[in-house]
Amino acid sequence: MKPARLILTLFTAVTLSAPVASAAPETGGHHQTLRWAAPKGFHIGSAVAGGGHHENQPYPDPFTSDRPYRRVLAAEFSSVSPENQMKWEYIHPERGRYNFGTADAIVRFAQQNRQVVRGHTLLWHSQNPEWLEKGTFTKDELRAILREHITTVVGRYRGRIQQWDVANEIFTDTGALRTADNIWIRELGPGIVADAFRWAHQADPKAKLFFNDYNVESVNAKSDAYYALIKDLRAAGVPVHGFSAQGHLSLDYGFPDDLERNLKRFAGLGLQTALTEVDVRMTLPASGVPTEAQLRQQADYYQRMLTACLNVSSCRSFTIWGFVDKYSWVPVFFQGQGAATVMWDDFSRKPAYDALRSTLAARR
Ligand code: 9MR
Repeated sequence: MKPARLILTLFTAVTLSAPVASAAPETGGHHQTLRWAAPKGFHIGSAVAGGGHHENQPYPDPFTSDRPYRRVLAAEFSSVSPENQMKWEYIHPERGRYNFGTADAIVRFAQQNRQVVRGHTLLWHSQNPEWLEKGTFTKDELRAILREHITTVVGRYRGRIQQWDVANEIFTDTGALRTADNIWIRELGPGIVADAFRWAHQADPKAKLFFNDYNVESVNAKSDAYYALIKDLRAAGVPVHGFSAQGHLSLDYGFPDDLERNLKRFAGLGLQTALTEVDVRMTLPASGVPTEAQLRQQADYYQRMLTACLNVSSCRSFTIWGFVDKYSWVPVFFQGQGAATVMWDDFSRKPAYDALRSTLAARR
C-alpha cells in the first residue's frame, strides 16, 4: 500500500469508528467484530460482568476494573445487559436506599459506545434483598414497594433502555406459576404481574417490556404457559411487548430444534422476541480443557441459536451471558462444567466466536 493511502486508511478507520476504535489489539480492528458483522438494526449483546457471583471470586469487579475487558465489551457488542447491577439486591439494598452507581456507569458506557441497554430485572423470585424477603409488610405496603421500585428504576433510565425484562422466570418447568418462591405472586396474587408491566410502561413508554425465562427455547409446558398468559394479557390491553428465551444450553442435552418455530408463534401474538442470556456449557475433561470435538459442537449450538433468531423477523436482539470464560457464572454454579462462553481467558476467540461472526456477516 502506498504511504498516502495507508495514512488515509488509518485516518478514516480512526475517525469513522470512534469511540469503538479503542478495540483491543487482539480483536484485530472493528471490521472483524461481531457488531460490525451484524445486519443493520440487529443487536448483538453481552451481559456486563459484575455483582452476583463475581463478588465471591478472587478478582476485582470486571466492569469497573478490567480495562481490556471493557475494550472488548465496547468493540464487540451493540447491546449490553447488566448481569446483576440492576437486580433488586444490588440496586435497592436497603428500604428507601438505592445504589445506582454501577447501573448509571453501565448506561453511560453504553451511550458512549453507541450501545443499547437491556434492563434486567424488576419482578423475580431471586436476588431480592433481605429487607424485602424477610420483612413484615401488609399487602398494600408490598404493592407500594414494588410500584415505587419500578417507577424509580425504570424512570431513572427512561429513554435509555431498549428492552426491560420486567418479569423474570415466573413459571416453573411444568408451567406452574411460582406461587411459593416468588414473593410478589405469593403475597399479592398473579394480577401483580400485569401491574408491573403497567407501571413500567408508565415510567418509560418507549421501552419494550419483556417476559424472560430459561428452558423456554422449545415448545413445551413452560413456554405454553407463557403463550397462554401473554395472549390473555394482551387481550386485556396490558403493555407486554416481548418474549425472550435466555438460551442457557448444555452440550449434555440435545439442541432445541424447534426454537425457531417457538419464537415464531410468539411473534404471531404481535410480540418482539429475543435471545437474552446465551451460553453453551459442557462437562469438562479431567484436564479442564475442552476437546476439539466439544468446541466444534459448542460452535454449532451457538450458530444454530443465532440462526433461529435471524430467521424470525421479530427477533432483533441476541445477547450472550458474558463473553469470556474467566467471568462466567457456569463453573460457579455447575461443578465440573465450564468453557461456556465464546472467548478464552486472554480474549482470544473460540470456534463459537467465529461461528457467530460468520453467521452474522452472511446476513449483512
Ligand atoms: O450471572 C448471574 C450470576 O452472577 C448471579 O450470581 C446469579 C444469581 O442468581 O444470576 C446469574 O444470572 C442469571 C440471570 O439473572 C437470570 N437467568 C439465569 C442467569 C444465570 O443464573
